[in-house]
Amino acid sequence: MKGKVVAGVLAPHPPHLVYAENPPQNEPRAECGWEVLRWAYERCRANIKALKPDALIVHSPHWPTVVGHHFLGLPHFKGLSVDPIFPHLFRYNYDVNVDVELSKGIKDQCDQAGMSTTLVTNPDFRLDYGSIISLHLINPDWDIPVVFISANQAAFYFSNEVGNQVAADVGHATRKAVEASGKRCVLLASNSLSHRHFVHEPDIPEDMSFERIHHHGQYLWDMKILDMMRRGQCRELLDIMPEFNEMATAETKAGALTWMLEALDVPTYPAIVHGYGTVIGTGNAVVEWNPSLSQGA
Ligand code: 2X7
Ligand code: FE2
Repeated sequence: MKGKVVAGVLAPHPPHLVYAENPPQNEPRAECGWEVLRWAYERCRANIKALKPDALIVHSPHWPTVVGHHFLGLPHFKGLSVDPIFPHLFRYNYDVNVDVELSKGIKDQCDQAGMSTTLVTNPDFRLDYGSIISLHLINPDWDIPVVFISANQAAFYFSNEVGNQVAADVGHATRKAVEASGKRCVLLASNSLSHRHFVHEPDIPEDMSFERIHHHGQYLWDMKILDMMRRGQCRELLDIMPEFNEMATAETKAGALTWMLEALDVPTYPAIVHGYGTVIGTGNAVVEWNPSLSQGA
């Protein structure tokens, strides 16, 4: 049977969200914080779990690779992930099962499209915190195999336009590989929207009286992007992605959102915006593309 991308989620990864949930895997303890985003994740998680996907595929800016894209080539990775900027918030013991067959399938499709790829076979390789956080927030039970895709740095070395095209190419390769696999997969685009953040943090990191958007222009851009998602205007969104990346210092620059929208075949149905909130000044939204739920899909 032909496989299918059954849903896609814009799944931001501020470590603060895992910190505030106090899961047993994370060492630091929090009192509360960023509830609107965490409740958004709760609602989205229920929809994704109901789909009973065979695999979750995540693309994260915190696995940057300069030469092409890298994929995990071992079935199991275990280790401690520490956020380099927020080590007091995120020290997470992970234990991850990889769908190696699917990982290799996407790699092969990228190879066939003429892209450069590498398979990671070092058992001590440390998985990136962005992927781990998005995966944890969508599936804290970790009972669904995963595939990690690295973020090629074309947007940083060449231009936002080139970066967008490279991410689109990986999106097409991902869709083909999923279809050939016969599996039902959910994609996670692990990134914030606007990404300028404050450089000072309150004594209590979860003191919400300090939390707000870094600046109004950033907020206006985020609202424009969310409005387009809600209207099903993903082609138009992809067209302005390079400008958004530039104007809002957006984390989408590394390609995760472009990759996912292209792998979803550029949806024209309305996305479900579960919630928007700021984390240390950055703009974050949990957004779901789920044709089985969206009117007009
Ligand atoms: O990596 C991140 C991020 N994307 C957003 C906010 C805060 C911290 O880390
Ligand atoms: Fe990030």
